[in-house]
Order: sequence, then structure tokens, then C-alpha cells
Amino acid sequence: MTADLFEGVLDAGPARQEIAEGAILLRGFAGAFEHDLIPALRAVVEQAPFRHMHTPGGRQMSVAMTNCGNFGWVTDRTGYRYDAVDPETGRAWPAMPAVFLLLAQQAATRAGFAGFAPDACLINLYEPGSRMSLHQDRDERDFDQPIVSVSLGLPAVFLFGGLKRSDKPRRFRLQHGDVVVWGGPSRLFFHGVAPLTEGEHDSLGRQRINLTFRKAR
Ligand code: MD6
Ligand code: FE
Repeated sequence: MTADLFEGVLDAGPARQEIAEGAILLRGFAGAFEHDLIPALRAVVEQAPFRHMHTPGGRQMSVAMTNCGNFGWVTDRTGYRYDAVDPETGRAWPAMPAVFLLLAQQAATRAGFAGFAPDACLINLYEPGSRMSLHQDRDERDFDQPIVSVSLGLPAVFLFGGLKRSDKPRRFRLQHGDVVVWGGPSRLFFHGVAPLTEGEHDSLGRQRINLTFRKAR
């Protein structure tokens, strides 16, 4: 109770903000994991490089992607799916690093989703101009499981709508270290990312990286 009263007056803003029913923004939550997180991320990307996938309609995405964990999210001419094999390398996706799993589970617990056991981590790379149009995340089997989304590098404007594509999205600025946990009544809300604006981040340079942890199967 006391913590809630004081949250609003801290410079960093509330540490735990419910942006919709079931969607919790944890400002700076990934900061404590950064020391191990960034090297682990580099190791994953060495094994499974970023690539620009194509939508089923044939358009190349402006966001480059890769994955780690038992399953990876992929899109090509045949549709969207989770696949145990990286189509670029023909090998299994890199294992999910321990620090990734720890971060995802601790964030989920803090948001009220204890017991989250992600088997997939989609890694999105944005450069200035890259954007993600409004979509729902609905390729997972169990919508009772939340998604944990970690923002690193340059800030981005996250667009967060409702259950209908036509619902006007609200806008949230996500910064390095911010985590959004997303589940319950808002699990299927439309969302996207506005075009990334030009900038340079102290440790990651001219890019934003977003990790989204899911329970795919
Ligand atoms: C991004 N995120 O922030 C894109 N999806 O780069 C997503 O599409 C997303 O952040 C589901 C839940 C959380 C997310
Ligand atoms: Fe999404």
C-alpha cells in the first residue's frame, strides 16, 4: 500500500503500472539482468543470425528476427508457425540462455503470472525506420499463458489497442530495460510498434532489440 502511494512521485514513474487489465509494465525491470543478458544475446545471434522474414503475403518485414528456445516463431509464404528448426541453418534454435529464462520468470511472477515456463523467445531487431504493424499474437496454443516482452536499446513507441483491429491504440514509450507482461483479458489485444526514430543508445548503438518470451506448445 505504502509503495503504491509513493510510486507516482518517483522520477522513474511507477515501477509496476497496469496499462490494461492483465498487461503490466515493469519499468527498468531488466536492468538487474543486463550484465549477463547482453553477452548471452550476442552468443545466440552468433548461432542464429538476424534475418528479415517474409509475411505470407510476400512482404519483407522491416524488423529482423531470430529465436532461441525449443521453438522459434517463423513466417514465410506458407504462413506463420512455431518451428523447432531454424529454416536458415537447418539446425535447432540455440538453447534459451539461463539468464533469459530467469528474467522472464521473475517478470511474469512480479506481474501475477507465477509458473510461466516459456519454450520460445522471439528476438526482434529494429533499426531507425523499422516498424511493426498492428497484430495479435495468436500462434500459441494456450492463451492462458502470458507473453513477457523485454525492450533493449533505443526507445520505441508501443501501440496498444484492444480486441478489435479498429480499437484506437494507446501509446507507451518503452525504454531500455522496460518489461511488459501481457496476459489475461488483454492477451489477444492488437498491438504494434511505431517507426523507430533515429538515435544512438549508449551500449547497443543505433538499434532496438525486443525479446518476447512465449509458451508456444
Ligand atoms: C516489439 N512486440 O515490442 C514487438 N507481442 O518489438 C510484440 O509484438 C509483442 O511486445 C506480444 C506481447 C508483447 C509484445
Ligand atoms: Fe506481438
